[in-house]
Amino acid sequence: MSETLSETVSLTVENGIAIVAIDNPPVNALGLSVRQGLDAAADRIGSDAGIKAGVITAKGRTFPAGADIAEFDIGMREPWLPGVVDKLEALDKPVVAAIFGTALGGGLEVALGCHYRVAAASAKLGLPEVKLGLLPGAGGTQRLPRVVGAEAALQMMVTGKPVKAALAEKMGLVDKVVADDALLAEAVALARAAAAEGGPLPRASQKSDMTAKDKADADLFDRFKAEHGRLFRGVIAPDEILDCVKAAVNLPFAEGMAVESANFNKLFVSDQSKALRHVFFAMRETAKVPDIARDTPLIDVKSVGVIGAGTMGGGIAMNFANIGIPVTIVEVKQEALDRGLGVIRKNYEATARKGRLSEEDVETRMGLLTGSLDMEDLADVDLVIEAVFESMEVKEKVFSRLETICKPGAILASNTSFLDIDHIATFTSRPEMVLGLHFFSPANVMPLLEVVRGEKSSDSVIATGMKLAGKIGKTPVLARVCDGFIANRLMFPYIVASQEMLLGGTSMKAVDATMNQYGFAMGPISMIDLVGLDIIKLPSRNIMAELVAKDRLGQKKNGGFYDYDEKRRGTPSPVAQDIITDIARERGIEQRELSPEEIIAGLLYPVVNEGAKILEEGIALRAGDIDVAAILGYNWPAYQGGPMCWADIHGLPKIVAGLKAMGLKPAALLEKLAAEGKSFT
Ligand code: 3H9
Repeated sequence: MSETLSETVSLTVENGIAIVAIDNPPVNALGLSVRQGLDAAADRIGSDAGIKAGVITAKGRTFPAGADIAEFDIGMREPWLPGVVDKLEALDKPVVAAIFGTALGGGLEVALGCHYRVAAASAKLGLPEVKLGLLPGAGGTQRLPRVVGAEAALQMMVTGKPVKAALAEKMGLVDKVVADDALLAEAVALARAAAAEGGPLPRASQKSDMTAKDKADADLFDRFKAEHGRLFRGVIAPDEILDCVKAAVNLPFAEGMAVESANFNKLFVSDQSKALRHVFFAMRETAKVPDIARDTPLIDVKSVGVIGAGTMGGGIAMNFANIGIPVTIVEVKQEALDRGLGVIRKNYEATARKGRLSEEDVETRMGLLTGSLDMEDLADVDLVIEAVFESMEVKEKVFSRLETICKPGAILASNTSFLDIDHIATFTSRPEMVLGLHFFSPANVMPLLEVVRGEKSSDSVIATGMKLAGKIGKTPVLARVCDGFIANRLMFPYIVASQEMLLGGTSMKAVDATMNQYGFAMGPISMIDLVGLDIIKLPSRNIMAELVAKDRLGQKKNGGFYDYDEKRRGTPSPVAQDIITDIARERGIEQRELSPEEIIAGLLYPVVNEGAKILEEGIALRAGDIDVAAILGYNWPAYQGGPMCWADIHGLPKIVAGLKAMGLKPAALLEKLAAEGKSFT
């Protein structure tokens, strides 16, 4: 008979073994009722003489995947997880964790509190708290190093990457790996055997062999940090984790727990953790379109046509070949087609050389790509994506041909990055089948896909686009039609502001270094050099146009703002500096080197303002979508939360005042939220 211990936890006693089952879909997160249930289970197992041992398991798809992150922002209540884990571990009857799915964060910490761990072969185990700007706060930083050693524990906690069951067994993290369908039976058998055997129970908190070894390794922590420097850059959680593991190695368990608790609390209230938690939910929310019913019929996409075999078209085609969907790539000239297919092959072969693809996979994927010089070959495909030259005349030619060629029901997509999808849709008699699928370059790598919803795009077409994004490993963000859609429109003011800043007397190096410090992999000036100066068009006389006139296109040709050596290290170019000085003199701009705070304000306030306009015009559904677009499309540092979340943390009134001081008009929405003390996110 099954007893209910809480809303989400039940207990069944079978021949003296208590099976504790957590049932809190979708991922069995350790919310209040689960903690209450586990706490009650520990009491029951401890006090009932008829129970000889316990097994902790879960219903549904996974062992708990962590604390309930949604609860973090609404306030947590007792019992706290660390106490529940301690209580389970302190029992003098064996408790076994039956692990399947993804045992993450608090879930793995519960398992570490159990005396034995049995894992299904397909299970993954990890402590990913660092990705939320946190550290394991239910004893994980203290128990894991005692079980697997400090270095392996740091590896898991600082990268946040889970390990597969087989590796977990090798590391000593689980006692036994079993076939998926035998998990519960094996866990019960182990519990029964351990109870029959009697004797002292293995408790992670009391283990000392690993810590003794680690204590003797004097430079373990410095070495780890030196080898993983990149993981510590800009973020605060990894150092706090290191501090906790040092405590695990050097201090008694209880004192180590006090360090863990203090460091967890510090991170919990940090801006970085707030930002990363926002990003966690925002990333999952973008796929939801409130006015499209969940059961909207999807269009089955079994074959794809791509028009244009350039860098964009080739990259787009790879996404579909990667998931086994055949693609017909159409070009105008044989030479261009051969070149395009050649580049794709080279890309796949480079991946194979890195060991991430087999030779056989390369051939399979190439085998799914068919080149053609005839658009008629697209007659039967389910989806066409056009990636040709960005001119309305060219798009008109393509779409009016597609109109006559494609079968009814085929989706007609444009990869345009700024042209009007509604206008493009008028070139066909089926505007409901037209949408934008805006990939970011390189299209086979960048994780963002803007799905552009035209005035007449049908719900099915949009729902299919959103779903398809997930299938090809991209995060979809829905955009309405406007110049630049979300990500490019958002970042245009950033480019403009960077140019004004140079003209105002701030050096290229200072601009780039400040944004690098903020968390971008490269600052705006280096980014322009990488993208190519000829790609970005600014109105009126400007530095970029003059560099282009001197055939300085950026990294791809003769350098741009910077000159580059053979290792691609840039030094500010005197040619660029002369142009800057000249334009500044002509416009009579007063010269002053800005401070890092002024650089950040000068570059980012206009971005926030544009984001507010994108939101108030209904181009983006939510502020979080804008953040995701910036993070995935422009490498905005996730720990800053994206522009809108950053603005909320930074303070909207300060931004409104700053924009006014710069002579810019704040968006109405921004002014309203600031005045009402509200936020974007
Ligand atoms: C922690 O444990 C702290 C402790 O050390 C200390 C405490 C004192 N909470 O990703 P999916 C939702 S910190 C709440 O689309 P998948 C998610 O929002 C935690 N909700 O599925 C989504 O909701 P919706 C450490 C959560 O199959 C739905 O579940 N743990 C949580 O692609 C499905 O998620 C982590 O950081 C949660 N913990 O991937 C693990 N997790 O359907 C975070 C998920 O309404 N989670 N949801 O949009 C993951 O990595 C993935 O969700 C997982 C499943 C791999 C589990």
